[in-house]
Amino acid sequence: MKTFYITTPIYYPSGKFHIGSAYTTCLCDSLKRYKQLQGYDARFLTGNDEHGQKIEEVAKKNNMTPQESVDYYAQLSQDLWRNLKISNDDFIRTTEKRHEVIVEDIFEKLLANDDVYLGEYTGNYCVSCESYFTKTQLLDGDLCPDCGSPTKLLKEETYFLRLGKYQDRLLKFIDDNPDFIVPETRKNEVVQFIKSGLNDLSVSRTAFSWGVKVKSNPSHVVYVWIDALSNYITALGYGSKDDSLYQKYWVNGDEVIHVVGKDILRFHAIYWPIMLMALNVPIKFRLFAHGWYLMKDSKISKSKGNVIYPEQLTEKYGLDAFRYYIVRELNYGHDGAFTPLDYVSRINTDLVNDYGNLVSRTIAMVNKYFGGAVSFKKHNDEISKYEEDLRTIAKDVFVNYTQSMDEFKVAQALLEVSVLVKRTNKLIDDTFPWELAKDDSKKEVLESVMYHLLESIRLINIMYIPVLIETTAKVFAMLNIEENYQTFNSYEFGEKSEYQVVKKPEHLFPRLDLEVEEKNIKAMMDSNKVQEPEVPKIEILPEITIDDFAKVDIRVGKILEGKPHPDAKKLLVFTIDTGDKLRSIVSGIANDYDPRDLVGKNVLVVCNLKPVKLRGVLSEGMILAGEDKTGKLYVIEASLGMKPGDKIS
Ligand code: ME8
Repeated sequence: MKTFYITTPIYYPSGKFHIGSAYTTCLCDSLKRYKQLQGYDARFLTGNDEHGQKIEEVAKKNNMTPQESVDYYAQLSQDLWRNLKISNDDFIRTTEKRHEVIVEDIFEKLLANDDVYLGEYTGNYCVSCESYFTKTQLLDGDLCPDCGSPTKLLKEETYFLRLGKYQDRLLKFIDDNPDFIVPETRKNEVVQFIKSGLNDLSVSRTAFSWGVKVKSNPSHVVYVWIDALSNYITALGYGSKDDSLYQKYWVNGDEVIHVVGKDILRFHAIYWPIMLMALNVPIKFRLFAHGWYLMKDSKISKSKGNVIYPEQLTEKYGLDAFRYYIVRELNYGHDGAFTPLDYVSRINTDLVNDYGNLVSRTIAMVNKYFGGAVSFKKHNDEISKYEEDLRTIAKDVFVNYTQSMDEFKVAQALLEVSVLVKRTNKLIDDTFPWELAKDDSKKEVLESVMYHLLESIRLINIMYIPVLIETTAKVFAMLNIEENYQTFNSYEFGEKSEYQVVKKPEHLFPRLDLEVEEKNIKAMMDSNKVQEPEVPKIEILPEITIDDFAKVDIRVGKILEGKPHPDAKKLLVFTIDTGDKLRSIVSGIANDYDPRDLVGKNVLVVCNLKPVKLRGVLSEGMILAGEDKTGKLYVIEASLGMKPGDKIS
């Protein structure tokens, strides 16, 4: 039996998982189930990435020890995967002994082979990405180029992995294995990056302790990515007493797929194969880099109030609706946006109207016209051309479906299935079964139409098995389809020749009211909003001396008159007594003030500002005003008792 080993990235347990993490996991789950249908011995690994400074900081925030914090999230994530009926065969946690001891050995092996050496590193470090960046890579303000967080300048003794040594070998490997990284565009990015030159990589840290200690020098902790990437083989028992899974699924395995988000492709496409080359482990895997779920073009973020959790959607709309939407909506390798309206529309269109409706209509008709039992009937009625058409389409759809799934294009594969669903519904529209039922001589023709509908539903349902877990089981049960007719091998029109369906079909998907449900999902998202403290960004102007300041002559002025500027909406024109004379002063505060409300007030005026004409009106000074973060202006009033002409300093 051919083997298939598929992995998700291991997730950072730094918060509750949102739909982004669920996307990767559901995608892998569908692919694993698909491969099983194809007859593969398929194994599926997911898990959590529990070491590193970021995790240490999350624990601190949670008022927990790091171990308590990762234990808490490990439980949460495993509960989520169970609820989503994820069929993972193992769940690896990098704090487990089975993993840690092997990571220690891996590091020592790399040291012994001189692929890792001790040196010193100075650079700007991003805790969030657990990575160093050079000055030229940083964004303005020394912000991390990957996530935009502030970086810290650090200097530390560190071990380095010799990436440069393997650069050419890696390029050759990618060249020799054109499917190593898909989609192609992502591969090109990686190749470009490698060709620009690989610097040796810092692979240990001394600034924190939450990680796997370097065995021969415990003041160092193994870099979290070296630790994390190893999970794909430590979970198979690589380097341990019983490495049978490693031998079976990796060394002698047929297919190994790491599914990763586009943001972590570089780690998987460069560091991981180089680590394996250095360890003398065969590079058996291929990489599929997927896009991201965005929220109206911005990242999912709790503070923006655009987070939605899988549990919220499954509780309200059911498991299969979520599983379907999540893998159907993002196109191969591309980003896509989650919107409440799209969610409800997708379910209504594909699942309620098209598939759910087809199944319930068909079962109802088979009961009404044939007491629930039909079998294949040959006839020469002209209707046979519609049936012939359906059979041809069913064949073509399966070819396209398998091709898409083989290329990890799950959304495309589901689109193919929709073609058959629509075509099957069309058979009803084309043949008018209710008319055929009125004519006794058409009984066999009608039975044939019913048979074709049922057989088509069986084929559709087979293709939906990897995604619609509960629905497909229900449909097979309602149509009394035996297990041997639920397989890819039985995907052939006519394979099952007799049907006996249930009396009362179960409702598969309730219809959703677009407007009401859109509001409901928005309300869920609002309820997830977390007020994160806003970091004020105040930029102080360059230094001046007291002499510079003394040049500004600020006096108390009494507003005698105020009116709108004749020619500019934003401006007001005041007559102000500043002690020395009456001044005409133009001020841009019309959005925030009615000029009449300021008459009689003592305000602060810069008197020695060079007079200018603003839109034709003379301005002999400036009224001082403050501005808040929203841009609202506040005129500064003089303290009680001050008179026009009094000086401010
Ligand atoms: O990167 N849409 O963990 P992670 C789609 N621990 N995918 C998304 C997403 C979104 N909105 N947000 C995140 C790590 N992801 C490391 C991995 S593997 C040896 C170590 C995806 O929890 C993201 O692209 O930050 C990545 O593939 C995965 O979730 C884990 O991200």
